[in-house]
Amino acid sequence: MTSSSQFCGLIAIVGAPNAGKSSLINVLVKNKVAIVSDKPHTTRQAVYGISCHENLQSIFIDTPGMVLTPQDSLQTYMRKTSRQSLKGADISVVVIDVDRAHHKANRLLLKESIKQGIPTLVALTKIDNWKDKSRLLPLIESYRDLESDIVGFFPISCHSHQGIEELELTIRKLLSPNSWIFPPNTVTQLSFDVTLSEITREKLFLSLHQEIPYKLNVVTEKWYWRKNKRNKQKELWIWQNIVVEKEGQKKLVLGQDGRRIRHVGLLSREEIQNQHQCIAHLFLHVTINATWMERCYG
Ligand SMILES: Nc1nc2c(ncn2[C@@H]2O[C@H](COP(=O)(O)OP(=O)(O)OP(=O)(O)O)[C@@H](O)[C@H]2O)c(=O)[nH]1
Ligand SMILES: [Mg+2]
Repeated sequence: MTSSSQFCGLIAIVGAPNAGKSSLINVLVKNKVAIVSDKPHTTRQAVYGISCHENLQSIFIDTPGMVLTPQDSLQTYMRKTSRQSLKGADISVVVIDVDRAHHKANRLLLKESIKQGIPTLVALTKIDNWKDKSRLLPLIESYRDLESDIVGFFPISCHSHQGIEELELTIRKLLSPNSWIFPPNTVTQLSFDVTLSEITREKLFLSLHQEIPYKLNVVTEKWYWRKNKRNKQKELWIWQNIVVEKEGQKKLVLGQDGRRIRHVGLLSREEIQNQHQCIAHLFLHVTINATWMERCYG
């Protein structure tokens, strides 16, 4: 295929924390590239989800939820990342959770995107939570002052996949003639070790509460493939370090008699095995480093 017949674009997926951005990118690229949890601030960095269709390449950028008032260096980094992703994009999709349509971040992001002069779409997500769909009209009307600058409002659900195809088709029509940035079959820009760390971080987010998930980091220290001598199958061996700031946090991550970390390890290993269709061996350990956040994000 000649580069002149190719279409390509960067599509920033932005929105308030917990709006459903990562769920949307996973549905759009038909692959799990971004981790999802019921807690806000799950996504910490820009994650690309790449989808190729005929001569079109859509590069979706999952972004951290917009932090209005950052509380630490990680949140400051997250805020900067969402802003920069939007600035570098050709198209934006502002994801609005219909139950939190009046979150301040929604208008802020809509205005930033419009100011930039890029096609701006609104995905009104989690509509499966609303039995009475007539409630959508007043919600759309509440954005009437910005309506003329918005390509369209797309009621969607990432759980039932309602409205996804329409959103996808509209985005494809907005792509410009451009050479593809990534080779075909690339799904994300994240390195393999970061992808593995993210899976374990997701399981920690799902099983820990209050502030603990925000105070930890997961680092894949070492990984390799090794052939099993008996059955000749390749197996994946992984060592990960869960870094926390304090002794009390370490205790919570380990859980009583190490039960929590064993459970997290089991869930993470299961997902890695499913994703890579192989046997995986996962070794987790927890270390304390009071300044990891400053070192990584300061
Ligand atoms: N009912 C319903 N829940 C959804 C839908 N999409 C996402 N969720 C849920 O909303 C929660 C947050 O989803 P995420 O995709 O992690 O949201 P996010 O915007 O990426 O969140 P941050 O990265 O923390 O900013 C999870 O519990 C999802 O299962 C949807 O279409 N319907
Ligand atoms: Mg996310």
